Amino acid sequence: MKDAQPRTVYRKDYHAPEYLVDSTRLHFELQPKSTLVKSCLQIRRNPDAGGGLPPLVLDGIELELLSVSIDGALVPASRYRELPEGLSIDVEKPEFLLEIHNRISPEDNTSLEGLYLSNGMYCTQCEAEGFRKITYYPDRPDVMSKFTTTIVAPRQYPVLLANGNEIERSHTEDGRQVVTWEDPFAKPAYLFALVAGELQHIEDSFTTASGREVKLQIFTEAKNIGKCDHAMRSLKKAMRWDEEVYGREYDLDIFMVVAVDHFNMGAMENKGLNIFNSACVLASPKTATDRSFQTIESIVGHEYFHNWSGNRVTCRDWFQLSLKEGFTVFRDAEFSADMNSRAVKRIEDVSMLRTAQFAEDAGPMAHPVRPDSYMEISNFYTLTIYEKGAEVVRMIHTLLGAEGFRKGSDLYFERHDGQAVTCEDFVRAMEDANGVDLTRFRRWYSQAGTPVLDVSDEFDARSGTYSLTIRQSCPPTPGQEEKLPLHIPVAMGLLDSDGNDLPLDDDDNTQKVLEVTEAEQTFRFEGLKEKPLPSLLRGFSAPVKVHYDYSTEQLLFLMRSDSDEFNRWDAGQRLAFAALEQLQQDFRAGRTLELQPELVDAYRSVLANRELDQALVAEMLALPSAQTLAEHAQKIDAEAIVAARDFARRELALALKDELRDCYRRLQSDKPYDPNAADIAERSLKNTCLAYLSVTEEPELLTLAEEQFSEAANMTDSAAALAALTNHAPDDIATSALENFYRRWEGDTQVVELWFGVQSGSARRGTLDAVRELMQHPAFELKNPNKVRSVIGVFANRNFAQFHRTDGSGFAFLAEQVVALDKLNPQVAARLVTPLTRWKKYTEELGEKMRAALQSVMDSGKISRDLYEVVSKSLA
Ligand code: B3K
Ligand code: ZN
Repeated sequence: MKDAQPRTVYRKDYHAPEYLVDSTRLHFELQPKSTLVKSCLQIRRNPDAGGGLPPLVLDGIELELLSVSIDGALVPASRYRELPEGLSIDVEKPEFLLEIHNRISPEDNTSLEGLYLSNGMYCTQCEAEGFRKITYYPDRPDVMSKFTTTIVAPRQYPVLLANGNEIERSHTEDGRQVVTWEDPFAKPAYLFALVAGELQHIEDSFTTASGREVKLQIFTEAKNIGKCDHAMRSLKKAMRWDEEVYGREYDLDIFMVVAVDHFNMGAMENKGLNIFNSACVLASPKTATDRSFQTIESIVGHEYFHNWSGNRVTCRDWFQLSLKEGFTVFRDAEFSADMNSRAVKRIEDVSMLRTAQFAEDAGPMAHPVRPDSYMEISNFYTLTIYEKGAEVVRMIHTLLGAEGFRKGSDLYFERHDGQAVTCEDFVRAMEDANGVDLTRFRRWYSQAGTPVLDVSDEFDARSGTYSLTIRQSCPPTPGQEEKLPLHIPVAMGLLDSDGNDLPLDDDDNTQKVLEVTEAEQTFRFEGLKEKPLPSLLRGFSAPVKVHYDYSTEQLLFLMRSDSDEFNRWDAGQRLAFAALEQLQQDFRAGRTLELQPELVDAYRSVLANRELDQALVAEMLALPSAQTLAEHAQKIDAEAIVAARDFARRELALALKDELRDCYRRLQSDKPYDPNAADIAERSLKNTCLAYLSVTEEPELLTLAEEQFSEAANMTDSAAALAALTNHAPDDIATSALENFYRRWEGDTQVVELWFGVQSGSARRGTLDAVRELMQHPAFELKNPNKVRSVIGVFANRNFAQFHRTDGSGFAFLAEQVVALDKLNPQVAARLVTPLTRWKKYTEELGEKMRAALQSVMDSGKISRDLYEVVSKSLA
C-alpha cells in the first residue's frame, strides 16, 4: 500500500524533466509470484532543464530491486539510494544506457495498477502512475520514449501482446515462448501495455481514408468469443467517424482490444492495445441490454479517439488531464449523437452532469477542470475533469461553430503532434486558427463551482423592444472564495404566442448564441409585436444553472412547442421539479399530498405524442431522480425526497393507467433484436410504461411484467421485467423471478453483475441485510471492482431510500466496506466513499450520522493516500 503521508503536489511546481529517455527496452519473464523485469533505458540529460548532472530520480513502488548497471557495468550500491517511492542514482555523464533488473508479484497485486493477474491472465493498467509498480522509471507523461517489449512466458499463455507491431517470435530452450513487440511512436509510460493469457480473438480489417489496411483484433477468454461483434462494429464506425469529422486516421498496422474481468475503470487507451473492462466491451443480444450496447459503442469510440487526443498529443502533466479527457469525452459524445438519437444522448449526459458533477462541484472535493493541486492523481479522474471538461470543449465548439472548431483542432494536432502539452496550448490553437480572443473563456479551466445565471426580462410594448438581463454568479468552493465572471455561450430563441420561433436578426435566424462575459448584461431584441417567451440555454449550451421565473403555463407551453428538443424535455423537468418540491414541503408539514393536475395532463399528452422520437418521450416521462432532487436541495431531507417521489410516481401511474397500458401494448413486438436507435427507442418507452404500471402493484398489471419476464427474447426486456417484479411484485413472485433468472444466467459474468444490481438497487429487496447476503454469494468477490460496484456501489449510489435510512446503518455499512476494500484496492475504495462526503448538505441528524461514518474510516488505522485525501478533505 502507498504511504498515507499527506503530500500535496502543486501545478505551480511543474518543471521540465531532468533526464529524457530516448528508448526503452523491456524484458519480462512472467511468473505469478515472481516476474523478472529487465529494463534498458537510453538516458540523456534534458538540455531544457538546466546545467550540471543532478542525480537521476526514478519512480518505483513495491519493487524488489536486483541490480543497476550503467553502460554495461554494475553500479555499486554506494552510488544509488532506494527511496520510499523510487530510486536515486548518481550520474557522471550526460548520456548513458541504464539497465535495471527488478522483481514484482502480479499475483499479489490487488490494486489493479501496474502488472496484475485477472482470471489467470496477465494484464497491465499504467495510467496514471501504475508503470512505477512495474519497474523504476521517470513515470511522468512528459517523458516520451520509444518502447520495445519482450515477453517470455510458459506455454499456457499462448497469446503475448504489447504495444505496436510484433517483430519477433521464438522459444527458449526450456520451451517457453518469447515474443517481441515494437512501438514506433514515442509515448509516455502510462500508455504502456502488456497482456498474456490463453485468449481467443475475432479479427477484421479497416481500410483507412488513405488506403492503408489495418488489422483489428478483439481478444477475450474462449467463453466470451461470441460477445465481441458489437465492439468490432463500433470500432469500425469510430475509425470512419474520426476520419470524416476530424480528418484523423489510425497510424499503426494493427489495433487490438482485450477484455479483462478485473478492471478499475471502463477501459484504457494504451497505444495499439486497448484494455477494456469486460463489462464495457462484451455484448450479445441475449445477454446485454440496449444501454450496455450503447455504452460499449461510446467507450470503444472514446478509447479509439484517444489515439489522437491523448496518445499522439498527450498531457504535459496530470493537472492537464482534461486536455485529453474532456476533449475525448466531447468527441465520443458527438460520435454517439451521430450514431443514435442526438437529443436523447444530450439529455442523458446533462442529467448525469446536473446530478453528479454539480454535486461534486458543490462538495468538499470541488476542483477546477485544470486542478491546482492533488494528493493522489487517481482521485482526479472525476466528473469535473471528464464531463465538465467536455462541456468546456463543447462551449468552444459553440462559440467558434463547427468549421471554426475543426480549423482549431487541425491546428492543435498539427502543431503538437508527438508532444506533451497543456490545456493552454489547446485554447491557443483554437484562438490562433480563428483569430479570436478567449482570454476570459480560460477562466473555465481555473475556476471551480457551478455558475448560476439569474435571468429577468422586460417588454416595452411601445417600442417593441424585448430586453433580457442575465446576471452571472458562482458560489465559493474550497480554496476559491471569490469568483470572476466567465465567458458563457447562452444559446436561445424566442417563441411567439403560437409557439413559433421568432426571427432574431436580419437573416431570420431563429436561434442565437448570446455571449455573456460580464457579471450583468442586457441583450435587446427589437421590432417585436408581443412579449415573447424565452427558450434559454438551448441544448444546454453551458454547464450552468439557469433561474428564470417561468409560470406553470409557460412551462407547459415550452414542453409542447419549443423547437429545441432538449429544452422541451427540460421544461418538463422544471415542471416536475416544482411539483416534487411542493410535495416535499407538504410531507414535512404533515399535509395531505396531492399531485398537481397540470403535471398529470402534461404527462398524458407527452405519452400520446407519436411524432416525437419515442426515446425522447420515455425521457420526458421520467421524473427527476432522487439524486437530482438532492443536488438541488438547500438541505437534503432524504425521507421527504423519497416520500414525494414515490407518491408522484404512483399517482401518475394510477391516473395514466389506461394510456400507459395502451402504449405498452402498442410497442410490444416480436421483431428480432437489433440495437438500432428506432428499436431502442421503442423498447425504452415500452419499458418505461411497464415500470410505471408495476408501481400500481395491481395484480393484473403485474401480470404484464410476469409475461414479459417469461417471454422476453432479449436482455433489455428481460431485465426491465425483472426489475419491475423485484421492486413491486409480491415477495414469492419476486423471489422466484430472481431465482429463475440466476439459474438461467449463472455462468455469465456480465448478467450476474446485472442481477446483483437489480437487487441492491431495489428499495424493497435491497435492504441492508439483503445486500450483506449478496456479499456472501459465491459470485461476489471483493477483489473484483465490477462486483463491488454492482452490489455496494449500486446500494450506496442508487438505492436512495435504503442507503439513507434514518438509523444511519447504510452509512456505517459503507464505511465498513470502504475500510476493508482499501486494503485491497485504494482507488476503488476512494471512489466508493463518495456518497458519505456530502454530509454537510444533509439535514442535521442524518448529516451527523454520515460524518460519524466518515470519521470511523479515518480512525480505522492506516489508510491509503487515495482514501486519506478524500476523507480528510471531506471532514475538514
Ligand atoms: N484514460 C483512462 C483512465 C484510466 C485512469 C485510471 N486511474 C480511461 C479513459 O478515460 O479513457
Ligand atoms: Zn479517456
